[in-house]
Amino acid sequence: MASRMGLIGCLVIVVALLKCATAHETQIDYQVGDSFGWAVPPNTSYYSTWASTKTFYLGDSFSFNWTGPIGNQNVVPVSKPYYDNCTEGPGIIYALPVTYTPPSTGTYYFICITSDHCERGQKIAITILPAVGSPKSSASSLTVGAFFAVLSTTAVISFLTFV
Ligand SMILES: *[C@@H]1O[C@H](CO)[C@@H](O)[C@H](O)[C@H]1NC(C)=O
Ligand SMILES: *[C@@H]1O[C@H](CO)[C@@H](O)[C@H](O)[C@H]1NC(C)=O
Ligand SMILES: *[C@@H]1O[C@H](CO)[C@@H](O)[C@H](O)[C@H]1NC(C)=O
Ligand SMILES: [Cu+2]
Repeated sequence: MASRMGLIGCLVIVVALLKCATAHETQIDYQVGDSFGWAVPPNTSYYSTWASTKTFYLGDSFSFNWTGPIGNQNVVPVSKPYYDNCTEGPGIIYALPVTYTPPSTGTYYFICITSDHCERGQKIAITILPAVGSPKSSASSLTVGAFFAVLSTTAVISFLTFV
């Protein structure tokens, strides 16, 4: 009976570990600015506040959408100096709607280059962290593997005890 309880305990731990290992593997498509979307925001801290309330992982994507009446919204990926001074850098100007998937970790900067939109706060910095589960996955698998080994041993012992 005791080993049976042990077996159940082990199973619970293994299930918990598997859940842990897969926790952040879901890739999220964020609508930048939530329901407001991508346009001149109500204040200059709107998008930095939006980004600061979330943690972004590699594999997540960012949809810049705007369905409101004022057109001419665009998205330009820029480097930090251009983001800081709201100047169009060398690079692509994306028309909306567009979904951008950062190809690696680091901080990405986006601005809208229509008139004074960027100065009025239509700019965002997004920091991408490593996907939890990618660099750590081998360690997690090892841990899970070890638990399965313990589990099998326990199962064999329970079986032998039972017999
Ligand atoms: C900016 O606007 C948002 C949305 O209206 C509001 O929730 C937030 O409190 C405002 N922030 C500041 C600093 O005014
Ligand atoms: C903005 O920064 C970029 C990169 O440093 C620079 O080339 C450009 O001249 C700056 N523009 C203004 C208006 O300060
Ligand atoms: C935002 O744009 C993306 C990419 O075009 C689209 O898949 C998504 O449905 C849009 N979301 C909304 C709320 O319009
Ligand atoms: Cu704009």
